Order: sequence, then C-alpha cells, then structure tokens
Amino acid sequence: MTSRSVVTVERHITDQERLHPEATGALSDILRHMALSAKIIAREVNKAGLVDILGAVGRENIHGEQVKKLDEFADDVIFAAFDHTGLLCCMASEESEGIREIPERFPTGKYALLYDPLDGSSNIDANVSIGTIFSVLLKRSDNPRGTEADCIQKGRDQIAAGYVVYGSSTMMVYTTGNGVHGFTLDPSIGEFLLSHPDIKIPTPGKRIYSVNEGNYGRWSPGQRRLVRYLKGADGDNDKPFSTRYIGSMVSDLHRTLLYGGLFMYPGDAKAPKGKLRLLYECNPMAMLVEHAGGRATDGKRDLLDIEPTSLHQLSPIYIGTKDYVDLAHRFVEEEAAEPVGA
Ligand code: P6P
Repeated sequence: MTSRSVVTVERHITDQERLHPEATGALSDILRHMALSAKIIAREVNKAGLVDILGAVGRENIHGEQVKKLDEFADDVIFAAFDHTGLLCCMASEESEGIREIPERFPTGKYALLYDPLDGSSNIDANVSIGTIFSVLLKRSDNPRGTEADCIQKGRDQIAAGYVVYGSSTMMVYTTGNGVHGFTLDPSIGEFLLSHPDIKIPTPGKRIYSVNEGNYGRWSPGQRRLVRYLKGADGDNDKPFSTRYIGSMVSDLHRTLLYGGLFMYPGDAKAPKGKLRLLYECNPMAMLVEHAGGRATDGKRDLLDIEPTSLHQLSPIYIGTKDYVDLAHRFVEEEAAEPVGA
C-alpha cells in the first residue's frame, strides 16, 4: 500500500467536509472524537479476556439488563470524549434513563449525540463481536444545554450515523448522507484506514435471513409464514435462504451491509415492539442501510419516518436488501397494523 493510497478516517472526514462549504467543522470533529473513542474501547475489548474487566459489576441498567464492566467503560469513554468539546448540547445513552447533560463548566454546541456504547454486550464473555452504534441530530430547542426533545427526532432528520464493530478487526462505518464508508483499524499505527469506500448493499445479495427463531412460538402467523417460506419449508420458494444469526446487532447488520440479506427483529406476543431501540439502534442502522441502497422498516413503514415519542422506545425492524424487505412485507405488513399475537 503506497502512502498515497492510505486514507485515514480523519482525512476522509476532512475531504467530506470540503463538499459542504457552509460546514463549520463541528460535525467533522464529532466523527473524529467518535473514532478516538472507538480506538480506546477497542483496546479494552480486545484484551477483555486478559484482565479482570469481565463479569458483571452487580448493577442493572434501566432495562433490567446486567451491566458488564465493558458496557460501563465504553459509556464513560464516549461521554468523556465529548463532554468538554463544546460540540454537543447533550447526549443520550442506552445506559442512562434520561439525557446526559454537558457539565456546567463546559461549553455546549448545536448537535445531540445518541449512542449504544456497547451493543451485544451479553456476548462479551464468549468473545463474539460486539459494537458501538451512534446517531447525530441537530438541536431543535432554544435551550443551549439541550432537552430530551432534541434527542427524540425521527430518523430521517439524522445528520450522521455510524457504528464500530469490534471483531476479528475493528471497523468504523459512518455516513453523513454522502455515501457509506468503512474504515479498518490498523493497530500498528493506531489509525482507521479507508478499506470499504462507498459501501453499497449487494443486489440481489446473498440469500441470508437473520432472526432469532427461538421466538417462533410467539410470532404472528404472518411472521411464521415468512420464515417458513424463506427456508423453503412452505410456499413456492425454490431457492431457500441460508440462516445466520450472531445475536449481536452490529455484527449481524455489518454482515448484511457487506453481503446482502435480511435482518429481522420482529414484534411478538410477549414484546409487541420487539427488543431493539429505535433512536440509537434501529435509526442509525436504517440511515446507513438506506444510503447503501437497502431498505429498513418496522414491517409496515420506513423506520426513518417513524415519529418517536420516547427516548428508549422499541421498534420491530426488517432491514437489508430492499427486495428481501419488500418480500417480508408481503407476509407481515397487513399484520403490523394489528396488535401482534392477535
Ligand atoms: P436476542 C444484544 O443483546 C441485542 O441487544 C442486539 O445486539 C441483538 O441483535 C439482540 O439483542 C439479540 O436479541 O433476543 O435474539 O438474544
């Protein structure tokens, strides 16, 4: 690789900023600080098995889930990377019930940052890939220190979105609405290098469906028919799909983005809105997949058009190759209007 072909994420962000003469550079700085956070988190994730950082801290988060030390560490790393920068009016994290305010001693800015600091954390002990997901919104309120309403905006209004996947290599993938770009961390120089420019989800893409079939007994009749059709057990599908399910959203979505396929977390009789959070899991992924040429819905309408009402609200999600999401709608759309399990 010649020095000319080495494009760091910092250089790429600067190049992207040049496309917007009106840009102040604040959004670029947000992406740079997220890249720094990712490097720090990656360092700890990659040695998690070597130091006593595993195991629960004996505390549950607001969703009643056991908080593992790495969750807490990642949450603190991101907050500390941004709280003093003057870039943000406030933050919202999966790990905190309300918004995370910028300390009074620091200046504030015009953006709100929402993030899931370490998604898939239940897989940490099994060394399965996990990830960070983030979403950037523009402050709407007059309050310089932000409000919860500044974080509760529909996905179509996101300014930027991205994720970091801590796997066999650490990758950062982001979009500001001008293509989806992937960077791989070169630990030898501590830089994210452009490895996947302008990602487009393959079409037709691999025939892969990704869903937790352990929930089959709670699914709606349409969801059951869909999965039976996909696997060739029902209906006229002469090209059955393969199934892949890691159980870590960032990993399942990263595969879907690069290979194509259909990822689903549907609602069911026990959890009518499914398990995944709209604002800082589904919406950023939906922005990325749409800008890569795919589709993302809740089984009835585009996720990015949903008007959210609360910070941690859940949403069913069907996301990936557009044709496969459209196919899913043929089975489940009419039911999305009805309470699941009816
Ligand atoms: P289930 C991980 O706990 C997570 O939040 C997502 O990363 C993942 O897609 C989902 O939950 C897996 O949930 O119910 O299939 O174990």
